[in-house]
Amino acid sequence: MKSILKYLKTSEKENLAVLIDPDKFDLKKASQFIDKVNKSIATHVFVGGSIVEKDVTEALLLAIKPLTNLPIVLFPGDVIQVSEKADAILFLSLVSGRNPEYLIGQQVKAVSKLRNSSLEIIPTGYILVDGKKETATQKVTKTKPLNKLQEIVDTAKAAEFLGMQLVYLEAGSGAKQEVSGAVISAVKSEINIPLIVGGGIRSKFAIDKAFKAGADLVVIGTAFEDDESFFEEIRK
Ligand code: 1GP
Repeated sequence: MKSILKYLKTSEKENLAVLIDPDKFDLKKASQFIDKVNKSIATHVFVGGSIVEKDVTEALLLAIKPLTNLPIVLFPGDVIQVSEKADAILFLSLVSGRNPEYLIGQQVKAVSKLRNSSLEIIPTGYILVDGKKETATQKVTKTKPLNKLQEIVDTAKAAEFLGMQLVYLEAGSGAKQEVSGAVISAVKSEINIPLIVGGGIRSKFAIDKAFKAGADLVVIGTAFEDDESFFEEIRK
């Protein structure tokens, strides 16, 4: 498989990832769900959640891998979710927070699983932005989201200066308010690496707004969990 990072760096396309939380996904529905993903404009499948029990992620990956040609990217909430069965992993550091466990602790613990792995490892600055609701990420990581524009922009730039290859602006799963166009465009004009945006996006209108503001890839999870008919809005 082609490098996912290289693809995102050069892609002129509007990329959309469907996020599957292994904790909330009914494996019996895998084939029906992935069929809808395949018929949609989605370009990537992300897999991950805040709290997922051991082996659940791997079982999900094994079930969906044969069903799609889309790249499957791990978006793990913690080291338990690291698995060899995906194509790539967002190697996240929660740079908006000041909890060392999520800045570097979990990453060190993941090394024994990744050292000999064939996964594409993509260093990603993960920035939690205020989505007007306390989300699972906040609770689990015990960190606060950012809400000042300059602080968000400076955090994204610091991630780039540190050598990270992607920035992920996250309003949090199920956020009341998605990351605003103003925040997306301010960050986009500051950094020279691809920008992922997710959290609270529930309509084609919101997807288009994020792309227009400069997102290179938009991530949607809850909208599909709540109502699979949302796939109709994003059919190819
Ligand atoms: C969460 O960015 C993702 O980590 C997606 O959020 O579930 O609100 O779509 P939603």
